[in-house]
Amino acid sequence: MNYYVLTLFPEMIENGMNTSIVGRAIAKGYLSLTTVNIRDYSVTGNGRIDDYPYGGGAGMVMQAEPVCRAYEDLIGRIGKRPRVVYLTPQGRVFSQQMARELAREEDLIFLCGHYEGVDERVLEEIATDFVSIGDYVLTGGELPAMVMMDSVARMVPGVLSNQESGQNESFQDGLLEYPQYSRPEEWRGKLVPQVLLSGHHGNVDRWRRDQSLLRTLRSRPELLERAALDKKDRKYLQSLLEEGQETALTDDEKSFLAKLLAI
Ligand code: 6GU
Repeated sequence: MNYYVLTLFPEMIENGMNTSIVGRAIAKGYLSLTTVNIRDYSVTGNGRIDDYPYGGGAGMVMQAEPVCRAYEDLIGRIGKRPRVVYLTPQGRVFSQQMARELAREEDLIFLCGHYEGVDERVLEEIATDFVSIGDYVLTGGELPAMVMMDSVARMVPGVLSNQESGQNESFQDGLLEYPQYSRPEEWRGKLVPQVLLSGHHGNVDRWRRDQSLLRTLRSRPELLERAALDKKDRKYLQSLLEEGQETALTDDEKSFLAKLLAI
């Protein structure tokens, strides 16, 4: 997977990406990263790439021409026209499914805006995908681009070791991940759940599945509506509605669950 990033802050992208698992994958050649500084394509001679918005209003707008020149120079060098992801809170919300889909591409270009955004005309010309990472506002597209590149990278063969490979992780089967424990067996008076020490793999798997169901119910109940629940899952969820449960549910959780199980 080859990543290309059009940005005013290439050092931010490089510092972030050349670290940890993604950094290792770049060093080993499973991923490549090329940044392009849009400021190098200023057309005014003084390095300016922004100007006032037509129609007035706060902030500045990144001009079409420097962005377009940065893009054209890049595609000239790589000799193809990959998808161009423009990071914007007005885009489709990023998801694991989008990450899986983008991981099938050989090359991806990310265009990071700043200030109040980028002149619409160049977006019409070059952007193929408009993506947001959630409903909050950030100062620029660099962090969202890095979020997307990190998540896509995990699905590129070779990037994760077998140990790190994400078979059992959150969202794989539409549920949140179960809790994890490591040594020591007792930490500040808190014990590791007994079942995990039992060596009984069937019981461990069932406990983990139940914990995933419970966590999903508590933090992201809407995910349960889409998850594939089997008979044992439903039986566990049903048991949560019974009296004297140690995992006492709130009234909201109970009524959500009752409705879910009635379907
Ligand atoms: Cl993609 N960009 C910016 N500036 N803010 C955001 C975002 C993107 N996604 C959520 N907030």
